[in-house]
Amino acid sequence: MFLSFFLISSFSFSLGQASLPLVVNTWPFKSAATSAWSVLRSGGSVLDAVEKGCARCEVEQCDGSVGFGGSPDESGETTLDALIMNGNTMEVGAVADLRRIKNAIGVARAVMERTEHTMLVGEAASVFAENMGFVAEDLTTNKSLNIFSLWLKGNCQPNYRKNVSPDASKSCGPYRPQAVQTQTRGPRHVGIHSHDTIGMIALDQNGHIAAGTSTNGLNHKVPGRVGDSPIIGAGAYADGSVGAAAATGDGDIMMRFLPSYLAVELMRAGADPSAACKSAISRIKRHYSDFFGAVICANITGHYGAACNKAPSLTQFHFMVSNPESATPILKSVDCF
Ligand code: SD4
Repeated sequence: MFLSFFLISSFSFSLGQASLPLVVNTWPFKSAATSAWSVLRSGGSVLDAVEKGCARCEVEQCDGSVGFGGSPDESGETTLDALIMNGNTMEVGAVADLRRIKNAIGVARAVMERTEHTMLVGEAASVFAENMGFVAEDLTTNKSLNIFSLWLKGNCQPNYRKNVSPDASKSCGPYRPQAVQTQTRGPRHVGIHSHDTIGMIALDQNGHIAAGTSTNGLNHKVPGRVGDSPIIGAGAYADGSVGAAAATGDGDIMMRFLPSYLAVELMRAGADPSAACKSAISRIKRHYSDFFGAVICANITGHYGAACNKAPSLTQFHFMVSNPESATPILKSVDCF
């Protein structure tokens, strides 16, 4: 029964009757969906819906992969990446490597609405946020400290270093470049347990569309590392004449292919959302057959879809859909290919 529900829903979501407004978000983050949906249902804007939905995950530390207290970097610090895009004005606010501020999507929106810039990063982004009234606080928790100290005890394994000496597989550094490069591709340590970004698309009946993301990145990342989530066209993209897309997964790989931009462009060329998402995944798969990742897509008529790459840690991808067809957000799933 349970299985057939998912089979039916995964088959029908891009073919069924479209209805608006619509919110689609990555992973089974139900309270984020509920927050965004209640904004839209009460007549709020798509930007407010995306901001409130993603912020809910930041507060709830969805899967430990969004917000404070997750994914400590090599120095034990949690840093955040976020993006928000208005698909009608093409305005974007993004923040990367944000420190000490919990509400990354709020800071991204402040970048969009309180500056002429598009992205702020690192320490200066945190100072900007503090000046805009965001509270500065330690993002470390007992849980993130525990993840960090276990990692230290395990000789800092796994890590994202390659071609360094002493041998990165046996030590915590300090790392220096190796004279001879032996590896062209480092081993990837990302999977369903190391990251789950929230990516969200919101669309109303008046043709307004927005997309956004928020994440704390990857466990044990090299300090300063920025993932795909705050990168426009990688983490998310929206265009009021077409639709929007958002991505989740191994950002270091995925950002090389701008999957959200590609999916929107494919929808512009006539692809339905499921096919557009699938093609965006296929493009990456050609080079990295076992990468971990998924893309959600929606067009301005309210049709939506999703696709994921079949990997050892991901055979089916779950996402949330909120539209007038149901009183509450619905969990959908798609089989990875
Ligand atoms: C990143 N894409 O920083 C993010 C992490 C994540 O699902 O998605 N996860 O690489």
